[in-house]
Amino acid sequence: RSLEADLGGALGGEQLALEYQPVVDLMSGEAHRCEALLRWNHPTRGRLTPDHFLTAAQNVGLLPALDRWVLGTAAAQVATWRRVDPEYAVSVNASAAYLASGTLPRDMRRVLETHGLPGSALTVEVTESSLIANLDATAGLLAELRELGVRVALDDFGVGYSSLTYLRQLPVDVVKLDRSFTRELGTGPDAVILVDGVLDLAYRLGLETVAEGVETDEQADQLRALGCRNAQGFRFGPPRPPDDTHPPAAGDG
Ligand code: G
Ligand code: G
Ligand code: MN
Ligand code: NA
Repeated sequence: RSLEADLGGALGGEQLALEYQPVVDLMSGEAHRCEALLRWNHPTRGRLTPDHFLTAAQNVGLLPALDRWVLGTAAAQVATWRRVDPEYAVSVNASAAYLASGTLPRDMRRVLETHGLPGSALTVEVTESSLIANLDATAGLLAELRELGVRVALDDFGVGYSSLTYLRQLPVDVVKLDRSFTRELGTGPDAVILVDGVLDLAYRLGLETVAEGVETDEQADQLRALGCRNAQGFRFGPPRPPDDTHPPAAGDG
């Protein structure tokens, strides 16, 4: 059987799950938010990460349905965690197909209402390429989300198009610096200059920054010194299944 054939069953059954990875404030060391990451516990192939099935989902038109499931599930989870930490927020990833379906603002209004959440409890992560592919339609859609108080993050920032020129026009609140930048930080002064420039630009445009793929203390220290406010990565904790009594916290390494 193909993954495509099994996806319908996954959406109907209990095979989908979310893991959550903390996003840490590099100044305070605290984690008041996290990113939801989809996993598929496949009946015969075992646990699959999105890289293994997003293309299959796209092929059979189920990508919007998967992202919608993630949104509803993450919203229920963050409602639970906000009883422990009232400021807690969760990011969900939205594929280009989900953006193109046009239902995201409506879905968002519904889940916020269902769980009694303010928009600030959720962030939607989009990639630059999916935004730019259809800028007129997506810009309006993201503006609707922002009217609800939902924040919009640009994922994998820096590896896409002519990023810097577009950044000013895009309706985003947060820039997630792709982990290739973090990885290269240790390789010499040029990498540092590049990251410093991107962080400075984000700051001037009033955008929040999150560095991805932070694995070492050295990287965290360097990013903090360059003015990056938040970080995500194995240094602070891997994606983990939810614990209903505690939001994911920063590990002390
Ligand atoms: O942990 P990781 O292997 O989960 O993530 C792999 C990739 O899959 C990342 O680029 C991430 O943005 C993407 N991804 C994770 N969860 C989701 C999801 O719920 N929807 C979409 N569209 N992409 C996701
Ligand atoms: O949405 P996004 O493309 O950022 O998805 C996050 C992906 O990065 C997930 O696959 C997650 O498991 C992975 N990841 C999270 N932290 C780290 C890290 O510190 N190092 C590396 N190499 N991958 C990470
Ligand atoms: Mn992401
Ligand atoms: Na990313």
